[in-house]
Amino acid sequence: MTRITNHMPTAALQALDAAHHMHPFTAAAELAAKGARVITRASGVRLTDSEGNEILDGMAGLWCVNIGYGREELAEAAARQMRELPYYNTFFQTTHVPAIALAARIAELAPGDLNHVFFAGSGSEANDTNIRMVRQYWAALGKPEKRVIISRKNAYHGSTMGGASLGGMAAMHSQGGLPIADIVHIDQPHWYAEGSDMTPEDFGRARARQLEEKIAELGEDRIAAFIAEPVQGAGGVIIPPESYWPEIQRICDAHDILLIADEVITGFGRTGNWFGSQTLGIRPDIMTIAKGLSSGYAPIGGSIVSDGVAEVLGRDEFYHGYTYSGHPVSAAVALENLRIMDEERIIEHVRDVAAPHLAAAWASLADHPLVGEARSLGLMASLALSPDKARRAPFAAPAGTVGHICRERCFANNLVMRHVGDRMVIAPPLVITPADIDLLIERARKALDETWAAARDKGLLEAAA
Ligand code: PXG
Repeated sequence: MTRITNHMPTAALQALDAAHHMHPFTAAAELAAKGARVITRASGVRLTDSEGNEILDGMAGLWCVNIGYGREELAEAAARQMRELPYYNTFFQTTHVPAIALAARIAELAPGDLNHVFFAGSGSEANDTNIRMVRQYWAALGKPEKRVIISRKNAYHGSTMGGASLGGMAAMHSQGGLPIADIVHIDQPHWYAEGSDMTPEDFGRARARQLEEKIAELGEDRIAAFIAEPVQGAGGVIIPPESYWPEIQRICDAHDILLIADEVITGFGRTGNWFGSQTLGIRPDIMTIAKGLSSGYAPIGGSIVSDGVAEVLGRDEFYHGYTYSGHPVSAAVALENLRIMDEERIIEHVRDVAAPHLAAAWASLADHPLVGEARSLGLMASLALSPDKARRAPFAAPAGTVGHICRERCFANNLVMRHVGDRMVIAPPLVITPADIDLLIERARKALDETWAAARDKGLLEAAA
């Protein structure tokens, strides 16, 4: 057997990768022709690839490495836990200290009466748990017909059958017969793309009222829950108008349905509070968490559940759980991550230092000829690329053509910035300094200039009619 190491030539690693490794959300044939970028190590907010390039990670991995790379304490916590108790389950009336301590700590951090945690291995699994949990909750109350979950188009809630069904990604639904039964979608509060000539505030209220209309259409006695990300992440960092969430909260309160806030991206400091719900004034019955809980150092997710929901669920056996629910190594790593977040005042750093600095610097990109909108909330931000800023017009070229060029120009300038169609998004590690934010903006601006020139040369600066 070949020993495969960091020291092999990039091309050899790429050939083995193409031969054997199936990538998520990737056209394998296209990638094989090009070769995957090989990341070999990372420290702080910087990645190193197999060619020795040092790349500023504007995406915190995949929206998850909140405390930054290379923290020895997390490696130590994992090693310590592996030596002491690498695995035990939490089924069959058994528990262990890492799961107890982490659940108790999360209950302390979570707002209101969100005091109970059901652990999963990922955000997708946690959302699958949520589907089963809300349906079982209503069944236990003698209302088994309350099983429909309302979500939103262009939402992202994961990639399992349940997660992808809750999500509102048309491309994902086009494969494999999704969504599963009794999940329906209303429109998103995406003013820039869909608000036409309404004010953002009127539009936000109108989009929220679609929830009330959907409840009326299907009947309150059939609706179990509404699920939403406080700020859509994978959909393109879509920050809702300020009128949106108060109206959604009013509707959930007025009708007897549960509110699930999917905090997989917005949780653990991303918006300048522990949870996005606190930033946006949302009072959920259940929160989905993952990613920043362990800063991505170990896989773990979960559902934080209110006293009321947990009490009802606890009346009977809930036939649900995962081998790795509350995995001791992941739990120990997550606890250490939360300790560092707390002791190093990382939330305060986001709120008082990094987010205000990013907000000002990011907004300055709006003067670029290709940028129709530049918005941020905490340390998540997006740019809408447009060939005609005044009209907020999309490109005539297929969606994502120019966005893809921009992403490639970012990489060429040693910056990871993701594109979602023709929106560019960032969510850097929360520990990023003002100096590195300035470097990020400098590289982004250069990439935008190069994208504009490339789009002009290829005749891509036409607006759709
Ligand atoms: N909910 C939300 C809000 C997410 O952003 C999940 C659930 C699923 O989590 P897991 O751990 O099962 O992946 C996510 C994940 C992207 C991208 O391209 C975003 C996610 C995952 C993969 C890619 O922006 N978010």
